[in-house]
Amino acid sequence: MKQFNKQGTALLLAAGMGLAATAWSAESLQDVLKERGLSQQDLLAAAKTYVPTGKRDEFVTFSSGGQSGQVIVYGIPSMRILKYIGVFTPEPWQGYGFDESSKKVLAGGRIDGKDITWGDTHHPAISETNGEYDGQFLFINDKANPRLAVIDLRDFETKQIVVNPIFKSEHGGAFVTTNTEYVIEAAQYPAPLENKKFYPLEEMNEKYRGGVTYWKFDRKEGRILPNESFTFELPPYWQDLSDAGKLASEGWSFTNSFCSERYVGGIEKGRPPYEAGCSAKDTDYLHVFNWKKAVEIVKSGKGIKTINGHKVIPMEVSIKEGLLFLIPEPKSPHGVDVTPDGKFIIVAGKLDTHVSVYSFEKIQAAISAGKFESKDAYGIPVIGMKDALHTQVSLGLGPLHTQYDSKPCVAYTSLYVDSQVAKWNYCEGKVLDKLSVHYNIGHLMTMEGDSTKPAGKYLVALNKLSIDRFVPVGPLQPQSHQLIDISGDKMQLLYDMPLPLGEPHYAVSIDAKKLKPAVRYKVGTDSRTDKPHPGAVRAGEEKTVKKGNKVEVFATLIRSHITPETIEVDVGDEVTINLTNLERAQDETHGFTVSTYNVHASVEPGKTVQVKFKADKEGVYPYYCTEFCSALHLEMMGYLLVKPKGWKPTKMELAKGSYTEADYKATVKKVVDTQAIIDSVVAYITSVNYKDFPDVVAMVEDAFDQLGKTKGLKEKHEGFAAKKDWENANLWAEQIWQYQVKTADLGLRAKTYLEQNGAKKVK
Ligand code: CUK
Ligand code: CUA
Repeated sequence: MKQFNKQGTALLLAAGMGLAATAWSAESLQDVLKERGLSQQDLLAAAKTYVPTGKRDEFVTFSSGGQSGQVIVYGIPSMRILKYIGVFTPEPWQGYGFDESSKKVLAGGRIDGKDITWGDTHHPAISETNGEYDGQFLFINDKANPRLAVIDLRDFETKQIVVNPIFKSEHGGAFVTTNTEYVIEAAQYPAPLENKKFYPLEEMNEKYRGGVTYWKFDRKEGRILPNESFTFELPPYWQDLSDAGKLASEGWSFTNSFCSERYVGGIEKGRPPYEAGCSAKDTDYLHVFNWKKAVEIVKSGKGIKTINGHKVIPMEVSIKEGLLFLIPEPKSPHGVDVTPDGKFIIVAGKLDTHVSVYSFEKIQAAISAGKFESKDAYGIPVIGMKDALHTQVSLGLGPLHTQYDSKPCVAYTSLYVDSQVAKWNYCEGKVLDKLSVHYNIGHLMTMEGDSTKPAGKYLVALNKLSIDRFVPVGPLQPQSHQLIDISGDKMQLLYDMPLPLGEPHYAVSIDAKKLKPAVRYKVGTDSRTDKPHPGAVRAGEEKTVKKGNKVEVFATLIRSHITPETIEVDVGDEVTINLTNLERAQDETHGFTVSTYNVHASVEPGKTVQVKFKADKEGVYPYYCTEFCSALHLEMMGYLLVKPKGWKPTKMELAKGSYTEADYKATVKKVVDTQAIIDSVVAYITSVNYKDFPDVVAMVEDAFDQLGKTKGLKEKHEGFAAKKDWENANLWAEQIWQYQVKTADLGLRAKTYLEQNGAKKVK
């Protein structure tokens, strides 16, 4: 390496540090096992979950974040958390709820004109094509405030929140149809469908209603279309979870229910409570919907009602058109899960040890023969349980949810009371294996386990309680997800993962290869609308525009400066700042905040974000980049000057440095030496087959992008030098070096990558 000044060498060495191989100490595996008290079984589990540095997980899991209103993303088998996605709750890191575009997304979730800044996320669903996960979109519901969110998996950002126009609570969403034509969302607690309408509880049977909503999804736009969505009006049973039919049962869907007693509690008045009254009867109802036919009826408009501006199929229309049927289910059931081939529908007993396996073929036979055992109180035809059942299997106490294996006929059901997972065969109706989990499992989830092509391999038990599993952290304890190996005949527990963000009700896992998220946006993109941002500018176009008391700033961000570096406003001005990240380099996100004005933006490469506030107090407020983006990240700042009324500019000048000709010459030499290093790295990279490595090609592009920014600066510093303005000459030469350092940093990263990944000499 050529002679090089100390600071520069240190920086470049730091960038290349990944090269050094770590020497393993002499201790053996046996020593470690003994010292840490691990068994061979533990060792096996560790080997099955350990993902070494540089390697990646095989599956990606999207878990609901429960009361956090967010989504948690983690990898399998490592169980390492990759991201939290802000959905119903503001999330500062992503600027979600602190910049203007994301505020608009959250505003989509307003109810009755009010912000609701929390959510109870329950069931995530990945978009499907032909019943298989396609990795394009994720949907999740908010049980507390009946809402549904759309997350685009190209950037893992929430794009839309819709409010259910007629429900007052919901639980059975989100579940998608096989080509994501619709996202299903079922009500939970019956209530009047009209908004802000009061009826006494004595009118439960007449005025309170349940329902299931079918949200129309426009895949091309990536948005739900409320105007093309509709709801089945249902009796005031407590609709629970849903699942769409697939393959054999394509075009149909299923929603279980409980409290078909329509019981009204009132423990404070001496009435037996809901829990007693809602589980008194021996059976509840499985709702069976012909949603494809319903779509046609809705299109024809025949008998369709409009409630709160939303299309509703009244019960009498569903009955007349043959859209809706009921089948008894054993006492207070929970969960409904269609088998991968669509032939069976499995409902768990919750208060009954059995799971009931319904046959879609038998259900269809009963419907076409007009064979019904009765009608419910609202005239909906009821198919006899015996006429629809394939089999019932006793699995244990508190069966809740079922997921499927890649092996035919093999299912897994959670047993809440027993704290166990039961593996069983639904074709033959026999139990195959049981495994204890810790503790009180709710949902369970296998890889792509609710699609038409489950991937097998792993199962996650989503446990409601963790009790004694982790280091204590006070009375509020984390929930736990336990990873289980299901590749063999016997299930094997591999890993305990605490989830400290809320109750993660349900999760879905997808083959990581199916996800193709972007690393950068097209320059000037508003990520929440996927459209060009009107506030975007390119390098050199930055400006501040003042009209009356409105100040709008068009700013850019690039390592390591914000343009402009001073924003002057008058007290009382409304300030809008548009920020475009000009970076093309992967992972070069800049953040932005202004002291005490409660704004924050996360500006990933190419993105444009707008923050807005009223400069309602005079003073000096630093703004800065909040992501540690480069060695001179701390210098990436500026001042917002909020001037008092009537303030006049002074004639004072900014303090000067005292740079000499010698300083200037030293800086120029530093620039020449650094260029030599860059040239040597470039020589190495081009001497090997770097073009075979797309990651390296991208890094090389980014490197030259940085170097390109030095254009014209040489003439600039030489011009100042000619006028003996050593201050300006030195500082502009220094700026060239700043760009060179970023170039060298990327070049060295590329070189390391090539060396570690077996690049070959060319020619
Ligand atoms: S429900 Cu069944 S245990 Cu909300 Cu999915 Cu939680
Ligand atoms: Cu940009 Cu720190």
